[in-house]
Amino acid sequence: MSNSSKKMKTYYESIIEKGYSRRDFIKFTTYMTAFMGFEASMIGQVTKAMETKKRIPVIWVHFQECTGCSESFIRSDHPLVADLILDHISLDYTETLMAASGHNAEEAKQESMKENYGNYILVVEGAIPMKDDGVYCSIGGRTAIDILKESAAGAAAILTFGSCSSWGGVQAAHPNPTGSVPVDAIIKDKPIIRVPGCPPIAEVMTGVVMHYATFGRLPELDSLGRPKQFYGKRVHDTCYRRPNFDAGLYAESFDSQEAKDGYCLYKLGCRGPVSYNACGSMGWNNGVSFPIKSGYPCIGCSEPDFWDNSPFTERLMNIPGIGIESSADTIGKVTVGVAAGAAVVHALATNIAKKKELREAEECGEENERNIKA
Ligand code: FSX
Ligand code: SF4
Ligand code: F3S
Repeated sequence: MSNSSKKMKTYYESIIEKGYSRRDFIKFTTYMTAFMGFEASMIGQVTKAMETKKRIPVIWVHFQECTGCSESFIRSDHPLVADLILDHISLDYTETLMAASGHNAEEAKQESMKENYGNYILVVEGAIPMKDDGVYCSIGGRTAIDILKESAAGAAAILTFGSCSSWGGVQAAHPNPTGSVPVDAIIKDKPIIRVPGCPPIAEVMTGVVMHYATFGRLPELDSLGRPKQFYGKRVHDTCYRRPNFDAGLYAESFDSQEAKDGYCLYKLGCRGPVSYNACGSMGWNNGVSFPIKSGYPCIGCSEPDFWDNSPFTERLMNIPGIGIESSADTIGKVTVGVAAGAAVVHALATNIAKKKELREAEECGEENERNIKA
């Protein structure tokens, strides 16, 4: 997959070459502008950028993970998301999706990294095991630690796709037998954007790449390093079951008619009130569904340490109810004042936020129930 012949093309040229019409292109930029959270007035700017800017090469590496992030990515309902990114925009190297394998694949990667040194985006999927010198994840005889360091050296920025590379993921679950860590535990000198979720939403992944391509800079991040436009709200804030939560209508069991009828899943363990993600507003398969809509409570898969937060089907609080004002950012600011610069800030922020929200939940929930009984 040498990119030397492709690298000078603009996004638009690549799309047209693929056989899409200009109308398809405009539809795509309109769609992505909305997904990126911009006003309709920004469509022109995004379209122009896609027409005129050279594609940004992306190197996508895989470590300890289940490949669900790639699965989610290629299943975007919009044809151009997959086509554009996979075939034409930028995926110069991705072990899972590229046609080449073995030495050919490695050569393609080395070539792309050399030609685009300092300019490519590195996407990392999966955590990195540190224990026993990293032997628990090796590719072609090299450890994930080595490969990550080499790939990161020439990257303009790193996107950590999925909760594994963002937070450590399921393999970091207690007692974390292989010593799995997220990317920012190893790479300290590059901008890192977290795109968590297990897996993340396809259009969120594409949207982050497109934001960078369009504006030449990283999107605004929250205090945990996630793009605000996609992680600025809790699942609870955009959940279609929210009116039932507010009305105090909760499903008591999975097989109940109430659960089918859209009653709130809070009592069945839903972590939506403490999870920041765009599932409720974007969803998968062109917004057709997301876990809660499919009948299962949110397990907080976009949050740090969610994997140790089980049992998932038991509610964490006595009574549900959450104010909708706080954001991950305001929570982060409070904590940063206490322990600025420490890696532990992220975990603390989440825990403090959760505790605060739990208290609010109890108060608000009690009021809910009182109102209902009155
Ligand atoms: Fe992790 Fe991605 Fe979860 Fe899986 O690879 S975020 S285990 S969906 O796929 O990294
Ligand atoms: Fe939706 Fe869960 Fe909030 Fe209920 S608690 S409204 S199911 S996010
Ligand atoms: Fe994950 Fe919860 Fe969304 S489990 S996919 S953050 S609904």
